[in-house]
Amino acid sequence: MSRLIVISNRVSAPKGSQSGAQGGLAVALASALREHDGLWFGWSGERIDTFTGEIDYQVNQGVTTATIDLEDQDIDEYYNGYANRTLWPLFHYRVDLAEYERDFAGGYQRVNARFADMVAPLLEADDVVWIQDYHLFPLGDELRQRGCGNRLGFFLHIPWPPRRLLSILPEAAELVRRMFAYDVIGFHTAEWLESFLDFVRLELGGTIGADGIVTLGDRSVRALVCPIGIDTPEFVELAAGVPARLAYRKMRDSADGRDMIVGVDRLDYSKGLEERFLGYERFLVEHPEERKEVFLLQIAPPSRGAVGSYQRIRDTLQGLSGRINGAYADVDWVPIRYVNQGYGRDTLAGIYRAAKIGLVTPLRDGMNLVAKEYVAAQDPEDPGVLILSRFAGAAAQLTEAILVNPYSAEEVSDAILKAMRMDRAERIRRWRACMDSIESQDINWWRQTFLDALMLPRAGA
Ligand code: ADQ
Repeated sequence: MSRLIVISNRVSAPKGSQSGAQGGLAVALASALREHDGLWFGWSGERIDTFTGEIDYQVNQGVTTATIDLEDQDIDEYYNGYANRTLWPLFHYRVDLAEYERDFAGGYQRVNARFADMVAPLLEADDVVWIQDYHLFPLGDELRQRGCGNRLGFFLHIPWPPRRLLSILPEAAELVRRMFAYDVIGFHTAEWLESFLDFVRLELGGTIGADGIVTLGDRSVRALVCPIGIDTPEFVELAAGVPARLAYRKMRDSADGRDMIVGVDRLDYSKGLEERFLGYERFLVEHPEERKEVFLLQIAPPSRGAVGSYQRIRDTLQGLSGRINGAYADVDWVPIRYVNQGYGRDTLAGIYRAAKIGLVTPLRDGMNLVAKEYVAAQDPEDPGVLILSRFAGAAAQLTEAILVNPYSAEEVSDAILKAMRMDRAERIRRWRACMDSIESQDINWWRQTFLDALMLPRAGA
């Protein structure tokens, strides 16, 4: 294939980094780019007084990156503003948290135009361009306006909200119209895709044809479901490696014969951490005899600290874990170990493997890679049990996990008891089914499926 250009908001250090805040997207893209003669363009994460347009090139573990610095106003309006205070909450069904400010929308537009100004001159005729995520919806259209005739793909890593919710966004119609600059648009699940199609059809009057071809006016785009995976063989190997084995031993020793439940999430209100703690508390209340048989390890490195709702969720969780521990702890047992730092992926693999239960209960999640990593890290002879929110994209694939409604403390409590009591044969059967799914649809499958679609004859051509 010709050169692959990936564009995302942030360009993070490729995998191997110890940074815990490294998102699933970064982990996924580093492996995808390494195999292509790729270039990864995005924001460096650095602030600068005045935007210069200077590009910093680096080669890091086989991945060439090209980054720009952004100025304060850009970061406030585009990143902390429209991306994380408007789109993120709204697309995760949190209408109550979404803020609509013209300055945010303006900053978002400006930074997308800046990205296009920087990238357009770098493009060669047969480059294939793959744009990632909600920070950059209009970038394809901006590139077209600068004469770009390349194949342009867009992948959305977060949910697509139902049309009535999306209609709340003042710029919704324009935002979706501009997405027709792409050749291919990918979603994690059929549910997100259907919501997108609903909006196009019912709000904009577009038409849906065969093979996922969606037409609006004189533009057609191919829309597809393409769930992201993890690098499954690599994760299995990690879980068997020395650092993972050390972490595993340390956790088992400190568990002292108790069952460990693990949660690993960026500290984000979409991940349902507050509801998870309350579900776990319900379990402690309903099953006092099981109390000292179990503990919850919640690993949650802070993210997006500049946004008020993230500061609030941090305070709420600190208060809640303190309250629950204060209410139920004994001299020889603490119900919740709440840890606010990141760990290396190898250490995480060992921690996952040491946990009898993986508790993954987002209120909404585009996919959720932690659920898949938990499965991949298990011992095939004696696997743990995954409890998974119905509202995570991953639930469409991991149907043999114990699926729960994360808003229901009772369901979460019941699921914990069921997982603790599940016999080995059932644990193996369920784990095998989940493993089959993450083995067949791994990160390479995801990349290949999307890029194959991008290489098909153009929609409407
Ligand atoms: P995220 O919201 O970041 O990603 P997720 O898919 O769970 O969520 O990925 C998180 C990644 O960060 C995992 O690889 C995990 O191991 C890592 N991580 C989390 N906490 C960590 C810690 N304490 N230490 C080390 N690593 C940690 C967005 C969407 C998701 C979608 C992905 C990919 O919100 O729904 O699955 O993109 O498309």
